[in-house]
Amino acid sequence: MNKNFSRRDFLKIGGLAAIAGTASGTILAKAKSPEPPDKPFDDICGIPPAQIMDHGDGLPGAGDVDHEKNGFNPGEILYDFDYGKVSTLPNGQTLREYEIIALDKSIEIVPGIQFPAWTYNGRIPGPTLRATEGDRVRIRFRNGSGHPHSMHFHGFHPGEMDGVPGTGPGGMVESGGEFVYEFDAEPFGLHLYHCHVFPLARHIAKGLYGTFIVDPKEGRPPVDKEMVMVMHGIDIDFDNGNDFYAVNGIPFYYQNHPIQIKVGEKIRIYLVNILEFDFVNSFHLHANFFHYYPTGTSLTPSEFTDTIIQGQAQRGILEFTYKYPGMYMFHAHVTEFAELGWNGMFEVTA
Ligand SMILES: [Cu+2]
Repeated sequence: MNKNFSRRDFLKIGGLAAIAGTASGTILAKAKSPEPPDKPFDDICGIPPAQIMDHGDGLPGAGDVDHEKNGFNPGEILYDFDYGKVSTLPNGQTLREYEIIALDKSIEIVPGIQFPAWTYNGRIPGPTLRATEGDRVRIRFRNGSGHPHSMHFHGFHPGEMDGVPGTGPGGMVESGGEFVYEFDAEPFGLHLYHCHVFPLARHIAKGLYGTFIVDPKEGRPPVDKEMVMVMHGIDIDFDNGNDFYAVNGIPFYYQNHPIQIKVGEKIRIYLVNILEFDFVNSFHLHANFFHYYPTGTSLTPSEFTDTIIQGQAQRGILEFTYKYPGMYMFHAHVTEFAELGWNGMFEVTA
């Protein structure tokens, strides 16, 4: 949370939006729509900006960014699992090969506001890499960014594959360089990867992170739909405080595009928190409870609840089914995060 987020910052964001150009600051336009407020923002004391934006169209953050120009869409990232190029090694082990490139890229995060991101494969979050316990994974990482980067995986691997400066050539890959990270996928569970070049907070906050799923050898029980959700923040003015919060890259996306599920469908969500600058994030599901598997390292859930808290790099698997049709919110149960973008809907139909 940016502790100083205030009307001043709202105006600053407005300023950035204006700089970003276009019919811009759709946010500002939004704030004024359908009728201009009868007072300038400076006179609306004590009301958080998101609530000011709320006036007029019921929900904050309405309006879409240009997903085509961004080159990715959170609606697709939700279901996009990269199993790699699969082959068999002479010893019989399954080999999965992945291609990752770091790219500097401008991303429209809310209408009219561009964020100069650092990305894996041009998207935030990076690809969801998926393997089975015991597979060999080989990740060819190329650095097409103007800055040095790395890939640091959570899980078991030799030190020189850890992607941390000082551990060998994979610790910091210079602009234009490349490195192949290779190790066995273990332990089974829900993991993540991120750049580990310093200053670390900046390299993460700029967008260099993704999910790494290691399925147990025997698999998990079948479900009807699996989704991946990466919770993160966006610090658009680089003051080490988040200005927006999101799941899978774009604030408010699943509020504007409710996730479609059916009554009785078994849903499994791979939930990862990589939020920088704030100590905790959370996930709350409305009108329902979920079974929770912290880090996904056990097949027995530890909790049956409707709200969980995750610190940075904590993650867990959620499983649930809706009994009744309807529209159901899911969001950070930190109200400020929800109002600044970490807010979505499930649309459950019969
Ligand atoms: Cu980096």
